[in-house]
Amino acid sequence: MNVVIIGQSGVGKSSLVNMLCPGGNAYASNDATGCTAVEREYTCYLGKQQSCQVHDTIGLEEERWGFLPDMRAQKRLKKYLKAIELNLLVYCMSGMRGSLKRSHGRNYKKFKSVVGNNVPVVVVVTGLENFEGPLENWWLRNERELQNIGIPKTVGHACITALPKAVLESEKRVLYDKSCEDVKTLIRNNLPSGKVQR
Ligand SMILES: Nc1nc2c(ncn2[C@@H]2O[C@H](COP(=O)(O)OP(=O)(O)OP(=O)(O)O)[C@@H](O)[C@H]2O)c(=O)[nH]1
Ligand SMILES: [Mg+2]
Repeated sequence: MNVVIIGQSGVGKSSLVNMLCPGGNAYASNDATGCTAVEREYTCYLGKQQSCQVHDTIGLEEERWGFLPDMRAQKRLKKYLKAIELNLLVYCMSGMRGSLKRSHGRNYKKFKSVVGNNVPVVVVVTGLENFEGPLENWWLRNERELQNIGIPKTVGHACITALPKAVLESEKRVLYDKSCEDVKTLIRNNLPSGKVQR
């Protein structure tokens, strides 16, 4: 089972991979130049002896900061998605204040059409460690904005923080385990049933 994480540079794709696949050590950093330079897959244990392969990819849509200019990053990603047997696409974006950009809707729609109707696409919203209240409320609160940028409110999603425990303030560390569990549930619920590896 192949799950590919895509999204703009710096939204937390590699951090998410590290949360799902401890020990994988995907390179996550705040470098201005964008940091994931090559796609890589890691094994994620979903519980109940189920596992899947989670693929980290190069950031999209960062003309100035990304590892690759956007057009090249998109082309490369399309090629990558065609080359593997893809079962689920995860569009990762930041939910921090001011980060709901139209480009998210564009990317979401573009890659939804790239993978076709047989592959589900879900959304993971990162950057919510300072959100007040349960993190899943972020979606409800931003439903209209999401619709405006072209992401239907009915899309499968998880609202999380992907910051490592060591970086989170101590009272927020519970958010890490909850975030990890929520994304795993999202993945489990959207992989074709019966095909999850045991
Ligand atoms: N506040 C906050 N920071 C985050 C979160 N997730 C990741 N970051 C930080 O954002 C920076 C970039 O994270 P990465 O995981 O490297 O982002 P990426 O999407 O893999 O970036 P590229 O590889 O350049 O495409 C790092 O400093 C992370 O610690 C989050 O949920 N909240
Ligand atoms: Mg990365």
